[in-house]
This record gives sequence, C-alpha cells and structure tokens, in this order.
Amino acid sequence: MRFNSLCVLGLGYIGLPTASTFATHGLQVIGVDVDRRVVDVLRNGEIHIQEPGLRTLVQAAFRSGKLSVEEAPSPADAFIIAVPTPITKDKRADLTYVQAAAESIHPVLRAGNLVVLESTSPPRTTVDLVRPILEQSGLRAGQDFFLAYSPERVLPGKILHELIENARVIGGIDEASACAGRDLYSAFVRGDILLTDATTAEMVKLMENTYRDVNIAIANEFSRLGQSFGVDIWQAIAMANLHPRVKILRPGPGVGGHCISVDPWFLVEAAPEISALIRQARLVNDGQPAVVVDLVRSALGPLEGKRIAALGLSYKADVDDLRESPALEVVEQLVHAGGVVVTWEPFVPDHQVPGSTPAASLEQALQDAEAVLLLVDHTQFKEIEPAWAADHTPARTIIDTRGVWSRSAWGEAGFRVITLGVGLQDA
Ligand code: SAJ
Repeated sequence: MRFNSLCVLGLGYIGLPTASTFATHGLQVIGVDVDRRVVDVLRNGEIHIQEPGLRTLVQAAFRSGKLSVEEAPSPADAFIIAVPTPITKDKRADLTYVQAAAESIHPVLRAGNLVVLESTSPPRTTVDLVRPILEQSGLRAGQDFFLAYSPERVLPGKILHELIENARVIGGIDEASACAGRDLYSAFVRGDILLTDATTAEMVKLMENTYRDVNIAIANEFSRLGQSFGVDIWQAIAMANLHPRVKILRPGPGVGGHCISVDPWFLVEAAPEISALIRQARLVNDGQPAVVVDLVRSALGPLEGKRIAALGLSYKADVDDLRESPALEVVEQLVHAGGVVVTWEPFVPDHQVPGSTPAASLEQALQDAEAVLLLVDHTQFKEIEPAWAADHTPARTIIDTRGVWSRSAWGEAGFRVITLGVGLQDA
C-alpha cells in the first residue's frame, strides 16, 4: 500500500519527531495537538520540548512544505495516535486522551484508511477501546479500514536516531492491517519490522519497560543491602557483571520518566493476582527517594535548617523531562523534613519545587550550601572538577546518588564523600 498523507495526533516527545520524520520522508503530514499553545509555538518556528536534533528536524519538515500543524484532524490516508496515557493516583491507566483522539478521528475516517495506536496502553486497548470508537463511523475495522498497534521504543535523548534505526513491532487486528502498518513505517524505519497481532504488540511494549523496571529495582535493592553490609555496591556490581550472563543495572534515586515508572502498573492493574513481582519492583523503585533522604540524614544529622544544594531535577541525565522524576520527590521530602534546599536544573532552570529555591546557575546553587546532593548524572555535573567545586562552595560534604563522582578525587579536594550504596563505609 502507498500512503501519501498522514495525520499524527499528539505532538509530544513521540508525535512531533514522528510527524516531522514522516514529513521529511515525503509524506504530507498534518500534526494535530489539542493544546493551542503547542500549536502556536510550533507555528512560530519554535519547539516546546528539548531533544537533541529535534529543532533542526522540525524546521526542515516545515521548510519542505510537508508539515502543517492543526488543532483537529482532517481526512488523510493514515492516522497515528501518539497521545499520553498517564496514570491516575490509584495507579490505573488514564485512557481519556486515547479515547478523545479516537473520537476525533472517526468523523474524518474514510474507507481504505489505516489507524495506528502508538501510545503505551494496557493489553487489549486497541481491540476493546479504539476499535469500537472508530467503528462509530459506520466503517468496519478489518473490512473497511486497517487498524494496528505499534509501540514507540525510542530512548529520550536519542529519539531521532532510534526512531529510524530501532526494530519496530507492528500488531494488526488482522494480517492486512499489520501489512498496511509495515507499508507506512517502511517510509523511514531502517530497523527490522516485525509483524504480529495488536494485543501481542501491546504486551511487547509493556514487557520491555517492566523488564527494565524490575532490573533497576534489584539494583536498588542491592544498593540497600550494600549500605547495610558496608559493601561498595558499585564495585560489587562491576565484578558481578564480569559474569557472562549477569548484567546488573545502576542503582539511583529511583525510576522516573513517563514510561518505566508507569507502564508496569498497566499490567498490575489488568491482572493484580498474577503480577506480584512487577508490583513489588515498582514499590522498591518508588521507595528510593526515601532511601536517599535517609542517606542525607545519616550524613548531616537532623535536616531542619540544613542548607542543601540539590543538583538535577530531571528524571535522568541530559534531558529536560521532569515527569515522575525521583529527584523532585527527594527535594520534596527534604523540604518536608525542614531542609533549606536550593536546586539547580540546567535543562529547566526556572522550575521550582514548592518550598525550595531554584538557583540561576551552578555557582549560585553551591555558594551557601552545607552539603551538595547529586541527583541527576547530567554531563555538566559529571565534569565538575572537585578543586573548582572546593573554591565555589563552603560545603565539605557531597552525596552522590548516581555513583559518578570519583570518591578519591573529591576526597583529595577535601570533601567527605557519601555515595548511595556505600553508606556505612563513608558515613
Ligand atoms: N535508571 C536507573 N538505573 C539504570 C537505568 C535507568 O536508575 O541503570 C533510571 C533513570 O535514571 C530513569 C529511569 O530509570 O529515572 C528510566 O530511564 P531509562 O533510560 O531506563 O528509560 P526511559 O524511561 O528514558 O526510556 C524507556 C526505554 N525503555 C527501555 O529501555 C526498555 C525506551 O526504549 C522506551 O522507548 C521508553 O522507556 C518509552 O517511551 O517507553
């Protein structure tokens, strides 16, 4: 099948790169976002999210004349739904955006169209939720139009590369739908394209992120064990990883981002009685901020009035994404315990965690601190020279929750170094 026009619903971290990449590969693309501000920003030649290379790509897409941005979908050969699937407070999938996107498509749906859901969704969302909504058009999925699920699997920070190079799974509600999906994505995907059914494709996506969450949870649990046995868990992990079949991930302040900290709950919600391990891993990772706060307390004593410079708020290194960030949770808990926290997040400098003060620069964050708490391993922070830091802060205690600051180098510059997973040795 040949697709000439495409409508992408949702212009966030996935939808915007996807729409722009299709446009630069020759399709006529309408990018749709219900948020007027997003539409205005894009029409003014700006972008509302940070991702390496994205600005250039979006500008190229606009310049080619193949990308336009609207607030509602219009008829096209294919539709991609790339809207958020957040989680509610009680850990249930909130599918209202998917529902609204599907409802906005059915009035413009035509015979022969392809609709692809990309949003991470609980098993059976494509067949049980999206299909009936689209069929309100009077057209039948599988007979009159094609319907598929294809998960995005790109890593924030490397989205543009991975969008093209990663293998892509496409699950159709029938074989013809899967094949139609392959014909669409082969416009730019260079990785393998694997065809399956829609529910398997949904499971694949959830399994990938759940697998990573469970593996990070065991690394975090090991770090707690390391702390209580006086073991340097970083060294122990490095040694264990020399075993040919062991690959332990990195402990840290917890798991954030909109994917790994959310997706496992979609499985737990769907089948709580047979997903105990997945649930427990989530609880371990969600418990890490409290472990970090205990570490700070073990270093500084009661936190009331303690001046702490917290470096990094985003959910991981070198991104501007604050969603579900464990660093935010750590700062909130420190503030709650009476700490006087100054934050510095180079990728979102204005963000204020209630009760804390955002600094205007790294220097300002450090200048009055009693302790420096590293929460995110941004390149900028990894490159701080201990001697430079010693000149810019009165603090002589640093707490590294990412295991990236050399204990010997910082120690030589006069700092007491506390590292997550090595607590008892240094504290
Ligand atoms: N983290 C650790 N220790 C580690 C690795 C990560 O604590 O060893 C933490 C990070 O600091 C971060 C969180 O986990 O807070 C998640 O970061 P990540 O880099 O593992 O993953 P994401 O959320 O940026 O992207 C994931 C990726 N999924 C997998 O690697 C299985 C990506 O491929 C997906 O496309 C993305 O989720 C998504 O959109 O679902």
